[in-house]
Amino acid sequence: LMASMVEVEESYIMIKPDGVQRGLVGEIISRFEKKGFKLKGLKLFQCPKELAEEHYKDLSSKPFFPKLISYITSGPVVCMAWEGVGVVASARKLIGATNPLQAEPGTIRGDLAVQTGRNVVHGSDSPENGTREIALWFKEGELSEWTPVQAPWLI
Ligand code: FUP
Repeated sequence: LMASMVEVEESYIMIKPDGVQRGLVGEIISRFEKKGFKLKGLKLFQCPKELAEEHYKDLSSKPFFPKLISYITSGPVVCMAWEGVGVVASARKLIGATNPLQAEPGTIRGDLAVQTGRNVVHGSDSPENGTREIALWFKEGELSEWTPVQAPWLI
């Protein structure tokens, strides 16, 4: 199987405040569900400034950093942990390019956004960062390990 060449990974996916305000939560979650990834954690959360700064610490020297932090903390976000084979790269494809005007139609940003500073969703850029970010945004007890069951109601 080709899929066996890629590891089971986890990705931290976050619907940013504009996605929540615009009523895009269901639309965005459904794209990851329909693709076939497994949801391990989900919460609506008002992000404190310190956590936003830690999450985006690699960008702290960028000129847009203060605006990025005030945007991410401007209202509740939806925090999600998704698991699956190759989920990190696949989620980045589903999300599309950072600048929504360059994002392909069919991607979340390509379909739903126009501004880099209001690009509706975050996705981890490596499996290592997926694990790091999930640990950063979720507390112990907020994640569920579960096994999909065969659907007996269809047999
Ligand atoms: P991405 O991995 O696609 O989320 O992009 P980056 O990690 O490079 O950037 C993180 C966030 O910083 C983006 F989602 C939006 C913001 N950003 C800006 O506001 N201006 C920029 O020029 C680049 C990024």
